[in-house]
Amino acid sequence: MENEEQKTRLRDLLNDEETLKNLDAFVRMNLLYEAAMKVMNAKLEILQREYSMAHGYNPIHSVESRLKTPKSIAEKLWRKNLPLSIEAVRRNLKDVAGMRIICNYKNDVYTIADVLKRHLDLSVVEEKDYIANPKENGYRSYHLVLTVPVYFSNATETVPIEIQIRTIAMDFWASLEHKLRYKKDGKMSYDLQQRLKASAEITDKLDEEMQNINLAINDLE
Ligand code: 0O2
Repeated sequence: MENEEQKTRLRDLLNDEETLKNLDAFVRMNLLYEAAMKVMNAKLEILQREYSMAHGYNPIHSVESRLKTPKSIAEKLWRKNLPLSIEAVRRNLKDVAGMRIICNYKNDVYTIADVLKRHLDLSVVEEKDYIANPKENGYRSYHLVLTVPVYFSNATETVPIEIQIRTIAMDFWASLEHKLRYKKDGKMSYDLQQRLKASAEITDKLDEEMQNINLAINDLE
């Protein structure tokens, strides 16, 4: 019986013009962000190949990318008191497409940020240096929101991507902190907060020392 009801509701939905229009718009929006990430991935691949050839060294350890889930988009719109619409997403959310560039050393983070900022077809919309100015909890990372041009058959769209650039050590720390924050629904004990903050300082010292050792090794060659 329940199945029959569900089937009828689905049939009604699929016959509803408004629902179909919204679904179509959502799929188109996803295509836009996916295309922008492909463009950016291609740029990063070229950069890595070129760096390896020219310097015998690749400053990028790895690249991750993700498209925000519909649930997470809806939650963010709700948090910001915005309507649940494609227009509100396009106008207000800059992190629907997100990429994370993991580097070996801190100076690589700045090298990559500078190189991307020099690409003439990219525009910087937002820039936050949480490495020079860590968050109160110890979070470190370099954030850029860049717009990427995506060429379609009859139009060019400018699409924002949030790019987080950080070292392996910063990424290790952020993953653990993120896991804990979500597990406890944002409520973290004071003890764990303090331990994480202390770990962030240790991580930063490790980053500094590894970079110095690497520079010293390079000087030997
Ligand atoms: P998720 O689940 O990783 O996507 P915004 O909320 O983006 O409009 P905000 O908060 O000023 O504005 O942006 P910010 O500070 O640039 O942070 C954006 C993203 O950076 C977050 O996305 C996280 O991925 C990461 N981030 C920022 N602060 C922290 C932190 O203290 N710890 C960890 N682990 N990650 C952080 P989301 O959407 O909040 O989360």
